[in-house]
Amino acid sequence: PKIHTQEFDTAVFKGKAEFNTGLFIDGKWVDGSDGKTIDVINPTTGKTVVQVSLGSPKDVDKAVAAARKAFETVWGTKTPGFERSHLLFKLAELMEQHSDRLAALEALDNGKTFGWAKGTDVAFATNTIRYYAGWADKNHGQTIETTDDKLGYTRHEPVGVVGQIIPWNFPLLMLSWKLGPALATGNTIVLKPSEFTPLTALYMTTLINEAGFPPGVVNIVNGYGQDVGQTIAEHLDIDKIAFTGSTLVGRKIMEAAARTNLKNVTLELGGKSPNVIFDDADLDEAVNWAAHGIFWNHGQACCAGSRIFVHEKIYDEFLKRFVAKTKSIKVGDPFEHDSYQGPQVSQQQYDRIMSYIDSGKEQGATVTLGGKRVGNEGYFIEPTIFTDTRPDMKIVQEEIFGPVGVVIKFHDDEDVIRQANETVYGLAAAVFSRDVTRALSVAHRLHAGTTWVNCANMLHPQIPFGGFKQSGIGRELGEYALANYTNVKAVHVNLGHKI
Ligand code: TXE
Repeated sequence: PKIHTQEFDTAVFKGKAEFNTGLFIDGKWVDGSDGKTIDVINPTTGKTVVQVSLGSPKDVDKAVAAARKAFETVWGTKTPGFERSHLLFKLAELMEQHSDRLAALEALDNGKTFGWAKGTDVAFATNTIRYYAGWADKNHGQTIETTDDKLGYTRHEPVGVVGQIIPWNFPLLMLSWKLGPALATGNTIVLKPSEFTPLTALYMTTLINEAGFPPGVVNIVNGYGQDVGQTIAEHLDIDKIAFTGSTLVGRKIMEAAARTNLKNVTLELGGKSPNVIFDDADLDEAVNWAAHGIFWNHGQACCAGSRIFVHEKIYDEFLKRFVAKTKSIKVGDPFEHDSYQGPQVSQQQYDRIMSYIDSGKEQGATVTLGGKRVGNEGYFIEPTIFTDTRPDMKIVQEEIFGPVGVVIKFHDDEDVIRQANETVYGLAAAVFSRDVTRALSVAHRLHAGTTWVNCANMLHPQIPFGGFKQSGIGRELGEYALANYTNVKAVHVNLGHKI
């Protein structure tokens, strides 16, 4: 495999990033066993940036064998928690040192702006690794008092070899949410990045080696979902799978796990999050958060506040200010200083979002703002606001995963709670009100794994994240995520009981 040198000479970053384009198996970079490659496209231009090795099911087998060997010989319970902690801290330190290059690569293949990539994705990813470094020597079992002739205790043992499949919307951040808790608890990993955004994962392989993780502890196999992803989901020697992506694929992962070895499954899937703005909210703050809620990361966030419910008393004023705020969003090159929104990640996503916009128009909603392509190169879409919608419209029901929000008028608290909960998803929700009792009682009644009060899209490594209903199974982040990666073993020790 080749080492690729990517030169950047942009408004926000000048420099170069070197990374290996191979698959990362057993601490080394190798070509895919079929010798094929994937074109990585820059969504700002639609042109190929680099070709990286394409993995196959055979490569998954090799990666799993390496991960198994590492689990049994050097990692797992063989490496004490404080040593795993030390390695994770070292990795976080390296990520900090390489933050400009990681951010630039993230902007290059994902299209998010360099500023957001550096300030949010890379910073949050680094903090996540550091947070779990802190847990590595603190996650232990309990002693349980029962009777005088028995000692009972539990051990939190690593699950073993873990398969992790991540999406393209937050490539580095999702990698950190997966690696952090799995490594802290002593598991070894076979991870597949999205075929659209493998560059930061590849860059991280060098940092993983430099930090000193033993070979085979982390393995990264690029490839497509239907073969590499499916092989991971079906693999008989993978003990657990963690997936972030679409609900459709989440179902396939669960089916594959059920059909094969009943591997433990955690899923973080889609959403259609409601954002409820009451008449007593601080209006300017609500407008700003609502815009951040739907337009952050170009609407490509599973927790995007895509349904904005506004009380009828303030609806007109809210809409006026929300339109003005949205008009001020600068769509442009991710490497310009003032860009807030770059291109959508791929031609597929661009087409998908445009077809949702068309369906909104066809079903009779009003395009209050946007709705069109920006420029004639790359995958840029205007921040778009729909009004006059009906609950049965596709743009109200389905995850668009683009910069498209619907603003819906409501009458009273009961009415909005009912509408907000009328979705198959349950990932997140936001409530805006100055009345703390009202805000919290509504927050508690919304069916969502996360509810924000007077803010939106706020995430923190210490606070768990995950979905109710069809938005997923299990929790990532925080102490809760450790349970995904450990088996609890109960030990009964006989202190004299005779039979
Ligand atoms: O996702 P996929 P896509 C939603 C969002 C978006 C839609 C489609 O609504 O518009 O999904 O995006 C791997 N077995 N989200 O098609 O396919 C794939 O290679 C195993 C929400 O890009 O779910 C990639 O690594 N793996 C979401 C990962 O799954 C398979 C983030 C996600 O891609 C596979 C992304 C298979 N059969 C999209 N098929 C979120 N929750 O944040 C694909 N993959």
